[in-house]
Amino acid sequence: METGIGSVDGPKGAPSGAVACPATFPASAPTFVGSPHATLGRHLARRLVQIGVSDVFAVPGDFNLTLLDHLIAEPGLRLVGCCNELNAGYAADGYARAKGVGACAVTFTVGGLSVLNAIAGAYSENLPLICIVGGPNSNDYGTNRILHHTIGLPDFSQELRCFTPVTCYQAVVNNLDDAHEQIDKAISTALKESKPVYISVSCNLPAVPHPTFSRDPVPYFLAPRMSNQMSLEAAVEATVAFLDKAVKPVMVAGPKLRVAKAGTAFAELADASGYAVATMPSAKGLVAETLPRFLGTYWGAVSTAFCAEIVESADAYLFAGPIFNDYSSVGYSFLLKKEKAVIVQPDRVTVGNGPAFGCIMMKDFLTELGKRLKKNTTAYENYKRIWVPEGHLPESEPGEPLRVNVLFKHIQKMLTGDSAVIAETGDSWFNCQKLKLPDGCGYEFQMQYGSIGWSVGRCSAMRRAPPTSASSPASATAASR
Ligand SMILES: Cc1ncc(C[n+]2csc(CCOP(=O)(O)OP(=O)(O)O)c2C)c(N)n1
Repeated sequence: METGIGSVDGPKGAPSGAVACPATFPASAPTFVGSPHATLGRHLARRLVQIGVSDVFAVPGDFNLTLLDHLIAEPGLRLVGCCNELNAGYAADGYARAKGVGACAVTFTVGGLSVLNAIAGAYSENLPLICIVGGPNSNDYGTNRILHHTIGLPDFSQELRCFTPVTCYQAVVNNLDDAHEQIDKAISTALKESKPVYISVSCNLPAVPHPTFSRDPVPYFLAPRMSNQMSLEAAVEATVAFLDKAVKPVMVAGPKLRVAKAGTAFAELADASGYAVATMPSAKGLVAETLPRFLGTYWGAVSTAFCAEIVESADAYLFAGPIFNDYSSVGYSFLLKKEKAVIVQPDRVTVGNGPAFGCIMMKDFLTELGKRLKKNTTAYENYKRIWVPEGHLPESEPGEPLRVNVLFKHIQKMLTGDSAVIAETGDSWFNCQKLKLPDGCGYEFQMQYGSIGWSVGRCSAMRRAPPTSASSPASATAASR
C-alpha cells in the first residue's frame, strides 16, 4: 500500500492526511481461528506491511528475539540488522522521510535508551516512526524483580518515562486482551500525527495465539484532515487583500512544507503569482532550486548572495511552514517585520499582526491563493538588477593542502538529477547549503535537532529508501540511485 505520508507531497489526488485502504482488500480475509498464526507478532508484522513499511531496522536482544522471528517470517518485511540502536533509529528516520513511515525494533532499556536520541530527532522533524521495543515478561510486571539490561532497580517504567516526551503515543503491551487495540492505536496515531510512537511488547507474548488476532487486520482508513471551508475562504480573502497591495512581495519556503505535504502547491503558487522564491536553510531540498524565479537561501546575514536584500526589502512576504529557531534566524537577527508577513503553518494562517485563521490545510490554502493573487514579478526583476555572477575559485597550487571550497567545487560538479545529498551536522551542514541542486537531486539533513552521526544511519537506508526530490517526488521509488 502506497501511503506517501511523508513525501514532499503525499499520494496524488488524496486529501491532506488521507491514508487509504487498498481497494483490493478481500472482504473475506484469511482467518486463523484456533490457529498458531493468530499471534500478536504476526499482527504487528502485517500492520507494518499494510502501512508501507517493508524494512525494519533492528538490533536483536533477549527481550525482542521472539518478536523479531515474527517480523522475519512476514513475507513483505525485511529485517535489516544494524550495528547499534542509534544507527537503526537514524536509518528508520531516513526511511520515514523517503517512504512516509519507518520502523525500528530494539531490546528493553539497554536498546531503548540507545535509540532514544534518534527518536527525539524524528520527533523534531515530524516523522512517523514506529519504535518497537521488546519488553519484560508479562509475568514479571507487579513483581519486585530486577531485570538485566536495566539500571538494576525493580522499576520497568524507566524506558517508558524516557520515551514519553519524544513520542506522541506509548503502548505498553503486557497482556493479550488489549494488545490488538494498543498496537493499532499506536500505529494509527503515528500516521495521523506524523510523529514517532513507542510500542513495548512483552517478550513472552509475540508467539501466543489469541482470538483477537484470528483475522488478517483490516487495513486502516484514516479520515483525511480537511480545511474548514469558511475559515479557508476568509483566510484567502484576507491574504489576497494583504498581498495584492504589496509592491514587491516574495515567498519563502519553510521546513514544515514536508509535514504539510505542500511542496507542489507551493511551487504552483510561485508559478501563478510570479513572486520571487527563497527557501529557509531548513527547507533546502523541499523546493526545486530550478524554479524560474528562485533567489536562493534566505538565512539572514548568511543568505546566499543578494537573497537577503530582496527578502528583507520586500513590503510583504509569505512564509510557508517556517520554524524560526536560533539557528535558522541567525541568533534572532533577522531583519523581518511581523506586520509584513503572512505565516502559513500546516493548519493555520496568520496575516500580519492579525487576523489569524485556524483549521486550514496549507495545501488547500496555497492552491486557492494561486487562483486569486494578482501576478507580480517585481521582486525578481529587482533581484536581476542587483545580481552579479559568482567569481571563479582560484585553482589549487600543486602540493597545496585541499581547501574546503575546492572540495565542494568538485562535489558540486558530481551532482546530477540522480544523486542525493545527505548533509551531516557540522561543517558539512554549512557547506552543503551552498550547493546548487540540479533538477531531481534530493537533499536531506537534520537542521532542527542537529545530531552528529545522523547521516551515517540515514545513509544505511539509502538503497531501500532513496530521498525524494522537490522537483520529482515520485523518484522516491526509483531504483537508479
Ligand atoms: C550527538 C551530538 N553531539 C554533539 C554535537 C555537537 N557537535 C556539533 S558539530 C560537532 C563536531 C563534528 O565533527 P565532524 O563530524 O568532524 O564535523 P566537522 O569537523 O566537519 O564539522 C559536534 C561535536 C552534536 N551536534 N550532536
